[in-house]
Amino acid sequence: MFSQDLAPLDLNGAKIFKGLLDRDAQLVMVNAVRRVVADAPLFHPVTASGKKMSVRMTSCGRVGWVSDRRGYRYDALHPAGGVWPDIPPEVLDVWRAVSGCDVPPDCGLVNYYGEGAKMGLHQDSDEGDFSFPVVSLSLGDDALFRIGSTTRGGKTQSTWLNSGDVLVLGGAARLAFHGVDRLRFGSSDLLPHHGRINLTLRVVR
Ligand SMILES: O=C(O)CCC(=O)C(=O)O
Ligand SMILES: [Mn+2]
Repeated sequence: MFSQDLAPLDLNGAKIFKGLLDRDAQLVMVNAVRRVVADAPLFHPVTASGKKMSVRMTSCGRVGWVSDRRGYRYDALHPAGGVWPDIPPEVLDVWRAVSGCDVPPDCGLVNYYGEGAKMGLHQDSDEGDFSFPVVSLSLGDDALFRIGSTTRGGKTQSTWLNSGDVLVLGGAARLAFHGVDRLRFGSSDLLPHHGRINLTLRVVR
């Protein structure tokens, strides 16, 4: 399933497995995400202050990440009610290939970026144990990804994440600030209506 040997690039301590998923593997992942979305529809999260995030989201796994007027948190239920679907086994194969971790993720967060969507600099810090890495898959349009240090306002570096790239935030980079500044909308034909899917796997506990 994986198109090359596992030699990642380093970006501020994050590991980027460029092109790890070949076209067929990307299509397998898109189909897995479609099954998740069929069970747990994408929704538009709002922040506690009432601001709509530009990405649409859903999750698979034991818990999902949600944000609404009550704030953000992991929740066992979809905002519309009902438990989240399981993390698809083909997605767990990617985790096993790159995480270096025996413990499986218990949240797979799906972000869908349409035209103009972005994600501000943030830390992934709602989990109970930061010794577990975060693994993130990019599918569809190119995204300009920015990563800094573990303190806000520090120096950052940027790179384009392309469809099939897999990023790992672990070790000293586990709590690095990161975000997506913009997409090159329409740069990939993987998704029929373009845009980008990001699938982020985390051990929440
Ligand atoms: O879309 C990405 O590449 C990053 C997503 C992300 O950082 C998150 O969902 O926490
Ligand atoms: Mn994040």
